[in-house]
Amino acid sequence: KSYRLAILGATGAVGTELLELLESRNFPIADLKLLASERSIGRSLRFKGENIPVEPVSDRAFENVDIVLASAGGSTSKTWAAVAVAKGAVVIDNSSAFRMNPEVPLIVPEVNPQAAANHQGIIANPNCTTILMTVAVWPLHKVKPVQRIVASTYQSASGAGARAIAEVKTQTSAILQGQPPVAEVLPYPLAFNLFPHNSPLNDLGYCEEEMKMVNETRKIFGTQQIRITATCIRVPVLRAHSEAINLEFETTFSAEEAREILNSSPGVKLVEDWETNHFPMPIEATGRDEVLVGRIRQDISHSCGLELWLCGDQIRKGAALNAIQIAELLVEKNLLKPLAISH
Ligand code: A2P
Ligand code: 11C
Repeated sequence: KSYRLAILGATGAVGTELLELLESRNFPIADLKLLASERSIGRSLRFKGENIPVEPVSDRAFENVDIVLASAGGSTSKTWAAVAVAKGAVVIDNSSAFRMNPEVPLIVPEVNPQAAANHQGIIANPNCTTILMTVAVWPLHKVKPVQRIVASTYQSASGAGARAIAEVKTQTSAILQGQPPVAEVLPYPLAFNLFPHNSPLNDLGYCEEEMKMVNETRKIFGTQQIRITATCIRVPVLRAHSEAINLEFETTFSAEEAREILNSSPGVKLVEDWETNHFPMPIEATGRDEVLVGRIRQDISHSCGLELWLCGDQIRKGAALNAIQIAELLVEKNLLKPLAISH
């Protein structure tokens, strides 16, 4: 059996990765539509050796589609998701538009695949920093519930899209040639710099990205009890986010036990060579499916605390791969819409 897919936002950083992953994972595709804005009219993208034209998104584009992988920003998803669902598709949405909607499952397949069973047409793909953190923390949380998480992130340009990646490269060469860096996509020059995440701030001084880590993690873990705080920083890395995670448990969790658990956890790869000081790095996480975890150590400031460091490809596991894993889950569990399955 094969399925009719549409990628909304096919020309973007995540859209391009979706195409590559659909090909390399050999997802069973009967038909593939590439959708973007009017700006992309005339463009085509390569898939399995063929050039597929990019179409501007429209009502008609969602006819005869089983699965929509949407990655074109929140407002585009808000406009088109309901249209696609009304036409019989299931939408796997990468934006933040529906994540906290109680009727929309928010899924990391390694953590809460069971939530997919209750979908009503839309499934949300979590925020990238949240996905990476949950993949690493869930296996520990299952053994001993986490009481509190303190996360500090080091987020790459890729999280702000393809144009931000290009901007950092241009800024870097400008600076190397003695020219001033120009910031148009990101609010400040990122090359040779860093700044707190540029999402809107709330009254408590937290930005949206930080609150996503708090609220989405609780929804994915299925508990409001975990106390979570985060500081999110954009760094001049092109791709792959890094996170320093401090975990607090009710009783001691030895680093050795945590290491053993993470060594056999799905989606995790331990990278720890204490002799050579070799731990996860964004350049080594780039292009990989797993979240790299290392530097697991007991927190010297808290008898029940654990420290770990992780890096994960923001575009892959943080976005495109997680979305495709959700699509694979829908196929495996027969959770596509009956209308679509009967064709
Ligand atoms: P386009 O290339 O036509 O602008 P990124 O996250 O890398 O910035 O990519 C965003 C993706 O979302 C692109 O594919 C972009 O298409 C698409 N997109 C942005 N705005 C819209 C819109 N209003 N309608 C459809 N697609 C959109
Ligand atoms: C970033 N994580 O790195 C953000 C981008 O909620 O999906 C993705 C925002 C989101 O800037």
